[in-house]
Amino acid sequence: MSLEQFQSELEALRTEAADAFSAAADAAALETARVEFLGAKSGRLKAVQKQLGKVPKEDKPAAGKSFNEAKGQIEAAFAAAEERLSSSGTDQDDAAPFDLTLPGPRLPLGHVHPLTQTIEELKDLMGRLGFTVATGPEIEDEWHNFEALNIPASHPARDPLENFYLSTAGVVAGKEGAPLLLRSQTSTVQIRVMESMPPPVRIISLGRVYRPDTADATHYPMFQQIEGLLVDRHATMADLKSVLRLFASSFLGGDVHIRFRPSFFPFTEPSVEVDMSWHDDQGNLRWIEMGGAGMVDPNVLGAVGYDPEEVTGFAFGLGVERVCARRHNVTDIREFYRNDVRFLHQF
Ligand code: FA5
Repeated sequence: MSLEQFQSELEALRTEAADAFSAAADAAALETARVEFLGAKSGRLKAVQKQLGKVPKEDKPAAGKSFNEAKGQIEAAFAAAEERLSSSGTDQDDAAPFDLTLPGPRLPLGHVHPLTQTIEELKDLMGRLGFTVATGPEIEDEWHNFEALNIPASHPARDPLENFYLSTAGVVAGKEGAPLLLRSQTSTVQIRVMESMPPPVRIISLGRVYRPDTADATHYPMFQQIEGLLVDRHATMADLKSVLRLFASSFLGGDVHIRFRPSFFPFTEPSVEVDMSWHDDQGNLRWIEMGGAGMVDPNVLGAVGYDPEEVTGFAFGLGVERVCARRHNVTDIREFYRNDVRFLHQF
């Protein structure tokens, strides 16, 4: 068979198939036409394909190209006919009547966000250690976010560029026009709790905090913290360490280590920064900061009317995204806020 003969057969088949598809008045007719032209075993296109073998060797590349083009056009004509029938609803008319007794299609099940799962687990874990959950507002005044936490007006942490101050002012302790801000730490809840009850105190507080930080693998401008506070007669640094170690081994697993580095927070003395261990791709041991902690500064106890001679306390504030990321080996906390269901579905 010559190349020209092969090509003219193809052309004839293409026209005939296109006519048959566009003439099909309903889904059944279209299916019959599909089987006739595109049927995998004995369709007519298949039959023409078999003729390829009879074309002279030197014309085979050109013949193959023509075949692929014609095949593509026939398939496109079929798809167009299918689309026409489904949008015109013709095949709907012939469809079986709707059976109300059939079970409905199964809806895809929703999913609790990994950060919410983490928060629930942390509440559960700390609950077993006797910590109850306290809450506080996300819009705060300077007293709770700074002053009562021993952060005086001159402290760089109060710089407007380091915080999200609101343009609307509030009324705080009867003082009108008091500046308000989105809280930059959950330590605010320590103050609110201690103001509202006498010691002993044993609370955790989980919630969103806001800082104008540039988003990167370990930072986000809105993130979540878990704050812990225990005030009692004989609370010590050793108690703080054992609570955090217990937290790490229960939540992160025995293979994650934590270490304490001396640090400074205006509201704790002494203060530490707490790091957790991880291994990079090369298997090297690395550390990432998970939070700050320390013994509640006597000035803070005094500010809320507690007697620092009578009671001591410890407090900690951990980044929820960071511990969640460590737990699941996620290397970039921004993933938690991209809301890509392919990522979220894995938890
Ligand atoms: C504090 O916020 C203190 N309030 C913690 C504290 C509480 C100290 C009680 C002593 C007693 P810091 O600014 O280091 O500390 O933040 C605590 C943790 O929040 C960090 O270790 C980190 O895990 C997390 N964190 C801080 N900034 C961000 C951010 N931009 N995005 C995500 N996580 C962050």
